Amino acid sequence: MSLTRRQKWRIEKIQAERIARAQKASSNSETSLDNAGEEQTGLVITRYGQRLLVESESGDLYQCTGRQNIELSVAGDQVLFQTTDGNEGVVTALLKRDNSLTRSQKLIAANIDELWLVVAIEPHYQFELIDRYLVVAENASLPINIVVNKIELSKNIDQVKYDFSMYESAGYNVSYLSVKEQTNVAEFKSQLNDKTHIFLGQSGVGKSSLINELIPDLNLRVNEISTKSKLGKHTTTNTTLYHIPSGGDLIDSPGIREFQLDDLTDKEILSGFREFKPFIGQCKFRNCAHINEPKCAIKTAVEAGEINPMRYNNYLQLIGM
Ligand SMILES: Nc1nc2c(ncn2[C@@H]2O[C@H](COP(=O)(O)OP(=O)(O)OP(=O)(O)O)[C@@H](O)[C@H]2O)c(=O)[nH]1
Ligand SMILES: [Mg+2]
Ligand SMILES: [Zn+2]
Repeated sequence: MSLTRRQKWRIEKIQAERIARAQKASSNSETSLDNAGEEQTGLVITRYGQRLLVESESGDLYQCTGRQNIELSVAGDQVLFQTTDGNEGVVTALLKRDNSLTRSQKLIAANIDELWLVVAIEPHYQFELIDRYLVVAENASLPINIVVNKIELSKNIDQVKYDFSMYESAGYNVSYLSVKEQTNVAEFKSQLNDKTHIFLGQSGVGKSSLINELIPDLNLRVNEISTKSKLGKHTTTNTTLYHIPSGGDLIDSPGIREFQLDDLTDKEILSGFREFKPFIGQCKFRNCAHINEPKCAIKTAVEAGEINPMRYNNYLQLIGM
């Protein structure tokens, strides 16, 4: 559903009024002991269809519906809500987001500090899929890291490290883990404090297994990958936020088998290749598509070894060349 500008403006105005009212109410709340039912801020933990699980500032969970006319909220969103009955409530406004992650025009999560793209030895990583995920993440302007899981299944770890050196030279930090054998998991965990992290990646790579390892007693459902197709079985169904007891949050998201980026423009694909950035705008032709135009700064950088030729080929593949 797309809103007209006027509808959008109205929704924003109504929300701004609600937010102002709630702020006023909370500054008065010291005088009123019984503030049940008043608007309060909450954190969206997950959404199931039209229902939201919202956590209050004191850590209680409420099953909420959204009031009509407010934008859809997702895991990581800050909202205003009112309790109605027991553990139920109504979300009345969506607070301003710092950022959000969208795929195929669907909002996945909001207010993320770092994104971890999880890949694995099985299902075996594919560069095209990795680059598709990276394009989505780069377009959300989020810090991105890569995790290669199940390294104990690799018969040639040097080849794996060589494969990912092209992402390291593009500026991505790459961690090599085995959740099964606990390899490098403790070091990995030490990087996660006090921020909101999202785990993204194909089904079956071990996102939920890793989160289970990082948050003891969580017991998220994980599933065997199909022995026949070697693909994941789509175990996680809802994008959900979990608190790390020592600080910070982890957002688990469902993997998808085919990661379609058909709604991305060539321009978005180009800006998804972060190491191309210094050269964009330096080509002879302003509308250079960096394919076979003369005096193309990107191609010159590839020839000079400043851009990895494999990454450049991946770019050509994604724009359909
Ligand atoms: N061999 C091996 N298997 C692992 C490792 N980490 C996770 N697995 C297994 O991989 C399978 C899939 O793990 P999940 O955590 O469900 O994968 P997911 O990425 O959450 O998948 P979706 O929820 O479908 O997106 C499970 O059988 C895990 O036990 C590892 O380091 N090595
Ligand atoms: Mg999962
Ligand atoms: Zn060019």
